[in-house]
Amino acid sequence: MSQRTLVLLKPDTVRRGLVGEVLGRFEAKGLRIVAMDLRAIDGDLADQHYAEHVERDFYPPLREFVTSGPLVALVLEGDEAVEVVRALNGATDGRKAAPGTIRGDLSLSNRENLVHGSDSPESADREIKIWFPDLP
Ligand code: RTP
Ligand code: MG
Repeated sequence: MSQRTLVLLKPDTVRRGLVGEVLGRFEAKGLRIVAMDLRAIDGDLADQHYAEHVERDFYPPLREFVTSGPLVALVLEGDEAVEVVRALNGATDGRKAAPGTIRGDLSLSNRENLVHGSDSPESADREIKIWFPDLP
């Protein structure tokens, strides 16, 4: 079933010049870009996006990281897009993520792990409204 999912190419992806590499993997898989924006975000947007994590110990440095420079927000669409993107991203910790995944190939960090992908269709709906409120 065709789905939409919210993807972030986090500030480390932009800083390291890996936007083309990472975006290319999603495109090569067959996912379609339906919205895309390079932007710097403030702490309020970070708090909204990571609402489920704001009380966690790891959140303050995560908030610092995602607001540390521009990131690319995008909406991808395709069959089972939520699960497909999560599989392409790999496990959260780049040191443990399987080779072949974006994090497994390109990240050595549990925080600076290059990408975000919505974890369910319900999260995708919520996150797409936060990042792209005008998207039809
Ligand atoms: P994401 O939301 O970014 O797609 O990553 P995820 O689902 O794989 O991981 P999640 O549990 O939602 O965590 C969100 C982001 O928080 C940072 N994190 N740090 N223990 C830690 O230091 C820790 N745990 C998570 C990561 O940047 C993770 O992507
Ligand atoms: Mg998550």
